[in-house]
Amino acid sequence: MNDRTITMDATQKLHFYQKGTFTVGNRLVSEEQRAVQASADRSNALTCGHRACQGCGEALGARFAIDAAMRATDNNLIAVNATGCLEVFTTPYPETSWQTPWLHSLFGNAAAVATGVAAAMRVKGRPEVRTIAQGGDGGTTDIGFGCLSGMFERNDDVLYICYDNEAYMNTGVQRSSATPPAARTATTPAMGRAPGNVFGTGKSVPKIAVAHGIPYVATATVADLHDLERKVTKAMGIHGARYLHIHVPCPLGWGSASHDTIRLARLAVESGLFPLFEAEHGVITGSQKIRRQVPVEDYLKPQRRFAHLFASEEGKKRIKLVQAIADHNIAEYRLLDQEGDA
Ligand SMILES: Cc1ncc(C[n+]2csc(CCOP(=O)(O)OP(=O)(O)O)c2C)c(N)n1
Ligand code: SF4
Repeated sequence: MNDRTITMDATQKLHFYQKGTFTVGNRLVSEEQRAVQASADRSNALTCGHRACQGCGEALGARFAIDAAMRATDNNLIAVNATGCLEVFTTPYPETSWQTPWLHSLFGNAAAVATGVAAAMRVKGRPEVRTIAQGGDGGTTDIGFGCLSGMFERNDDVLYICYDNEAYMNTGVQRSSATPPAARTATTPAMGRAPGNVFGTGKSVPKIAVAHGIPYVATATVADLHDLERKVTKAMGIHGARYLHIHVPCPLGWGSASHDTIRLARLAVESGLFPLFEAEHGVITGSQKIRRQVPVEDYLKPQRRFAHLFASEEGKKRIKLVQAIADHNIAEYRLLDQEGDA
């Protein structure tokens, strides 16, 4: 740490966008504030050469999450992966992009397999080896949900990471229980009187995880990778069941430009549609405030899965319903600075 850095840290808090790129090294912040990605000896858990689409939010989120977990465990990490895009694009047989021991489970049992791995490490007298399970929103909120709830309920020593791209992308963009209302998918076409996904359906697995009372639950986004790394590091410092739900735009499934991945992830947060919060032992301990709420149209418009909303008067009424969901989140998680908030 040099004198200039100390002075800056002592006098002002730097905004995320002032810190320079992660790879350059966040030179404006002190060493302890620098991202894992800024380090020359970062693990690069997910190496280049994998086959994700250009601009894939899931690939970005996974690289940062697993790098942070590897650093937090001194590389004593085993990852279990449900079937889905992340599994398919990283491990076309006989190749792999992973720089850590990695197992492909079935589509629906990653949480159970990871529980078994953690138990095996304990029996072998290797408690320093930690376990992560990861999967898409389909593998997590739908088919893997029973195994996940069991892992939570038994408080198994696993961090489960859900990469939420809001549909079953790997098999051609089918609806999951994390698909947002009005979104067009292959199974919720933009046709008929109420085009796209049905309002009032779906579930919030982060909330359900909180209801299990497990030691740690958090939501994160690829729009704030520093925060994502912090949450993974915190989770790996805790034993027992932990859950991290990361919002990861998918250019192919959302019909968005590959260069818009980070912008869309940020707009999801700033509109209130994807609240960032942390919870410990069943209690919400904090949420990330929004400086200025943006209208949901700003988030919806660049995505072709919502194009039908902008094509008719009826669609405009449905945008108001989406706005109401965002406003509800803002109030529920106290996302805007209000009098009396810290
Ligand atoms: C039991 C079972 N049913 C269906 C499939 C086919 N399948 C493979 S990947 C996938 C979709 C994965 O979606 P998601 O979990 O959301 O991950 P994403 O690909 O979006 O990252 C499906 C349906 C399977 N492999 N196993
Ligand atoms: S379909 Fe979506 S999640 Fe899958 S690799 Fe492409 S961008 Fe990533």
